[in-house]
Amino acid sequence: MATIEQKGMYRTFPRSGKDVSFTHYCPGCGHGIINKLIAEACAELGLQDRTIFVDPVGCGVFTYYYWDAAHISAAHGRASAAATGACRARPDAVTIAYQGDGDLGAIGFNNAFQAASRGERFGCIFVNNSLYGMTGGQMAPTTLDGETTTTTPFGRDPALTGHPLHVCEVFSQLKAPVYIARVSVADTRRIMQAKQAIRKVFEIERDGRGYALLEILAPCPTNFKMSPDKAAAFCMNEMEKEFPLGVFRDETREPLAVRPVPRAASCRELFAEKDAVPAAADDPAFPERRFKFAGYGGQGILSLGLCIAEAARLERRHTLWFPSYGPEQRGGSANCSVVVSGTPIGSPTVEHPDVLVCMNRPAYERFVGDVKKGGTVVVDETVPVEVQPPEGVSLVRWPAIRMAEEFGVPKAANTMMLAALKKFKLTGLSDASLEEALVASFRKKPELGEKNRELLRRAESGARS
Ligand SMILES: Cc1ncc(C[n+]2csc(CCOP(=O)(O)OP(=O)(O)O)c2C)c(N)n1
Ligand code: SF4
Repeated sequence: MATIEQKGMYRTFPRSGKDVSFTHYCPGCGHGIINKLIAEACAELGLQDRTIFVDPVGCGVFTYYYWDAAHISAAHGRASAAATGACRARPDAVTIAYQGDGDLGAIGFNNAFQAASRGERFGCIFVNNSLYGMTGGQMAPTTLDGETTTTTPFGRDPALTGHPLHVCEVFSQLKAPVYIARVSVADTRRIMQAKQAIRKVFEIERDGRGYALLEILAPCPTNFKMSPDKAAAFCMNEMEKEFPLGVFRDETREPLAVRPVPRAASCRELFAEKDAVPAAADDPAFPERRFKFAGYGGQGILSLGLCIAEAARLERRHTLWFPSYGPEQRGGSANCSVVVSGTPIGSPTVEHPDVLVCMNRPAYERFVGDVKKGGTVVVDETVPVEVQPPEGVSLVRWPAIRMAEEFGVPKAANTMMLAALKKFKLTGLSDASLEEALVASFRKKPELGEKNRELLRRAESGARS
């Protein structure tokens, strides 16, 4: 690909500070051909403004430099998981995951397989060059029996490493996919067929029909240690013996009504339908606040975070709650991050909280150093404070556990902590929302909701600060 004039690709590729008009692929690499076909299909169908590409880690990693559309860069093996999120969040988009055979067939097999099984509405373009190209030519699940790679220098031995994985054939066992096919880019005729199949994947996603998998056999001259023509011949003669080309499933001729597109409920539908709270409203005057809640599992620390997120939702703030569990059900460490904002939130992770709430010593020692200047740490008074918070961070020692015990409800220590957040106005949310959220968290046991509201008020007025 020396000159890139056609639509679908950028005209030049500004990589590593240089504005070049050639890709990073080796001469004769299948990725280069496939990248061009994908760009052409996307542009010819007029889908550039609707397409979200999910890029892999592998030799296809830089497609965001080449294809002129929206991109998400996924971690190695996770393109199908990221594509699931993208197609659910943007049902109107054409979502295309691009994955290598190490990426999809090895580390990422399960998330790709499960996405196919669920019939997620994205197309997966799966480039099978029979080995790990980017990392130097190691064996992949698709390596042929007897094929030499850097990790099978004497040829793949099925007795040690099994036989090649046939991804199309395995995915064909699933009910949900609407299209599964294998093509090749080893010669001109095959390239033309591959182009048609790629167009088909775009059309399926354009029409919202469901999950499509297109495997493309591709030469990797560098790691095959062959000239481009010999690598193409290997792809045609050897790879096709193991991986026959063909269409394994094509349900695209069925009228759409026969196969309704499975539609995932959005978060808003899942959580907001019952009480019909409208979606978040933008309010740039409301500053973003980031919280971290940490303690042992079973101390109600995740519910406390959820309560703040729920209070924010009731006020139509943008909010995210992000739990992190230790391996144990009870007694292990648990923490959650909550972000509340007047504008849409970029990331749910909280590295530097404005407010840190700690119910035990390990949590305090782990997170206290991260609190932002001007922030506040609320820590249960039983926690020995040997490490001081950073300069400019306020410390509130609060008798949450003791009060809960004195009130005869030891499990309500998290409600006692909420009292501290409310009393010292640390959330930016109204008292009414915090109370309503607390009561709502006991929806299944309404008597406990009112009881906790009462405990909250007692703790707030009774505690020494
Ligand atoms: C989690 C993780 N594990 C391993 C790697 C190293 N790694 C990068 S690319 C790659 C394999 C690439 O092979 P493939 O997916 O077949 O794509 P190709 O380069 O052949 O197109 C591996 C193992 C990584 N980046 N991240
Ligand atoms: S190493 Fe192989 S897959 Fe990677 S760019 Fe070169 S030829 Fe293509």
